[in-house]
Amino acid sequence: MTQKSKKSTIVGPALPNIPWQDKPAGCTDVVWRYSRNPIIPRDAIPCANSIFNSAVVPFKREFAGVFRVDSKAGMSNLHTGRSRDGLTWDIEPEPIRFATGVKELPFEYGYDPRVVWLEDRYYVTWCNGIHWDPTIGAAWTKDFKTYHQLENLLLPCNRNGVLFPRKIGGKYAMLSRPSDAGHTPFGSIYYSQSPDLTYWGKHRFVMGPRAGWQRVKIGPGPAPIETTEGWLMIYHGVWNSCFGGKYSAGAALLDIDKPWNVRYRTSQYLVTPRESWELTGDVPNVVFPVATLADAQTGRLAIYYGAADTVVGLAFAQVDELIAFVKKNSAL
Ligand code: BMA
Repeated sequence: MTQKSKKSTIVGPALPNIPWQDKPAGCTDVVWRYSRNPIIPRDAIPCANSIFNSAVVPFKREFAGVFRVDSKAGMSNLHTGRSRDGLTWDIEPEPIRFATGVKELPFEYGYDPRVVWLEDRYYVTWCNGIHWDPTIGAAWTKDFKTYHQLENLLLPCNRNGVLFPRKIGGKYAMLSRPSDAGHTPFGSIYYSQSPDLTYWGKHRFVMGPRAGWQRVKIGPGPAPIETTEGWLMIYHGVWNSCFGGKYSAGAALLDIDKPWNVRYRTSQYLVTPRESWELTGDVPNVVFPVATLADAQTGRLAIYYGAADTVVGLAFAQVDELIAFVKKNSAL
């Protein structure tokens, strides 16, 4: 059922079983954390060194997802996960083996997956290694068992490829973050369009770094959420100190028909590393949002994020409150 809810500004289906916890009394933040974080520990499966930056979606009245698992061999892999409630997850012990007949299309490593329901199937995008230079890999699945790998969506180097959940102006649409092959010291968000999910062009600049918590680089996070106020884009921004980067989450509202036009962009972060498991881990001080669940009926949002490149955390927001916050604190 797709509907425009009277109670909220989300354009999309109701999700009555969305994981949820009310905002704690006295909390003044627009986004608040789940009280039993982290929801996925680093050692949930035997091969895992860490499990973080992972994407979840509603699936057959329950939930499924693609999880970033860095192995004890130090390799980044993608694993399927399933959950009845979006809180407790069973993660497959073996990595996804993508079905592809194209020998030129290797899977060397994969990380930071996003998953989106688009038309009639789930699409997975991720940071894909080609001869060790990163770009945007893609695959589709209908059952979270067989994954059909597609051609990579862009040339290297690029990280953080995120598909929109529907065509815009008759074209498939994607946000991405061109990068270098290392710990990229720059980064802006771009919009690309495609007639067929293979050939991408008409690239548009969306937005770049800004003073403060997002001053070094930014990148798209979860698939944008359609609202009556425009596309709600949650993203990450990086600030550098003498001890390295600090990754926080922010939000912007993009024009619904021309999403490269930014209408509002919060000057304050929504979530920044604060809890011990966000401050300490393989890479300290990282909050990296990758997925949201949204309930159009109530306006509830559940935001999944990687913490300290080690575990998965969950936070909540009310979409109307979040949109009002972004507008009120906007600096373009
Ligand atoms: C980025 C990506 C993310 C990671 C972050 C912090 O460049 O590699 O996977 O979470 O750095 O280390």
